[in-house]
Amino acid sequence: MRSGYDISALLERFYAGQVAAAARLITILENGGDDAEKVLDGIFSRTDDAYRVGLTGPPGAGKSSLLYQITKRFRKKGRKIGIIAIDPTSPFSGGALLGDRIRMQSLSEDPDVFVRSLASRGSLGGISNCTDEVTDLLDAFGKDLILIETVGVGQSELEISEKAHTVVVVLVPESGDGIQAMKAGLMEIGDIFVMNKSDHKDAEMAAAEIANSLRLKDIPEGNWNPRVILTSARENTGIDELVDVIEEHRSYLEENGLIAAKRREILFSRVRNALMDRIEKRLGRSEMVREIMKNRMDDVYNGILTPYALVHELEKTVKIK
Ligand SMILES: Nc1nc2c(ncn2[C@@H]2O[C@H](COP(=O)(O)OP(=O)(O)OP(=O)(O)O)[C@@H](O)[C@H]2O)c(=O)[nH]1
Ligand SMILES: [Mg+2]
Repeated sequence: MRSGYDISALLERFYAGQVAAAARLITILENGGDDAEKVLDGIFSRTDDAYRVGLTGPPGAGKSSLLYQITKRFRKKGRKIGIIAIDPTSPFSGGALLGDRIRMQSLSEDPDVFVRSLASRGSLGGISNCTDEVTDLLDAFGKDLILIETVGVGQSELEISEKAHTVVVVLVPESGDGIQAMKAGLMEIGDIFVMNKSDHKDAEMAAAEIANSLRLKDIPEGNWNPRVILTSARENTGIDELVDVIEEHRSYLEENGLIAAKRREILFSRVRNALMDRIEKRLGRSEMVREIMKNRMDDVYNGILTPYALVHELEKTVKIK
């Protein structure tokens, strides 16, 4: 009770389906520390039912607009949905933000949709530090389907594929060099490629280009062949097909016993990330490390010691636990 709340009481209310308790628990997860761990340990046994879909792609590609549309479709199929939007406030489409918020809010008036946005780790967007934890929480809250929106920049592209069963990469016809480069990373992780804003000219050509570069990948017989779909979130076209292909990918994973493999992958990255966080925090807090760095850095500056020799010295000194 020291922090003004009782975790077991909160968990009880959470299991009874109280949205306020879920929101409170997410805040505890965001704050991290022992209480967050207590919550995560408590819910662990209830956390592997939800199907996880990641939507990633360049800023302003229409990820949130698509998310809104596919949520409506999946609700019609009776799915209970959790939505995690990471950094919906990207500076690139600031103008759309208000509309975004209003649309998302209208979704969460449905008791079977839970929407939560999380602050991203980097200034450019990407993943939030507690995406995994909040995903698990929504899973334990009884959601069948969890949709995770991330802005596809840098590392986060790869990270989303460790968190989701199906990765949907959202692209748009207009492209510059930066976006081309981004696509290079994104091409590796997409199970489904969406060419959104197909109401713009050039969409079909751009989709054909993506399909061509996928053909070059030489995917082994029997493996999932990434699909390319044209959508317009604005005109509400192609959305049914997108939903169907997400279901198709899920069936493919199920029929090939790959859901269990994915679960292992998700848990592996969970343990590794938690461990890395700890190591980083411990290093950051360690007086000894700071002292050695202070005393020995001169030697590195002066060429007496190489950077790696100093790293070895630090490794010997630091004990993680
Ligand atoms: N013409 C057209 N505009 C669209 C379409 N989909 C989305 N938009 C517009 O594109 C802008 C960005 O849409 P969002 O859904 O916020 O895109 P996002 O990828 O979530 O953006 P960030 O989260 O900020 O990276 C908004 O002004 C949307 O109205 C589409 O299919 N066609
Ligand atoms: Mg968005």
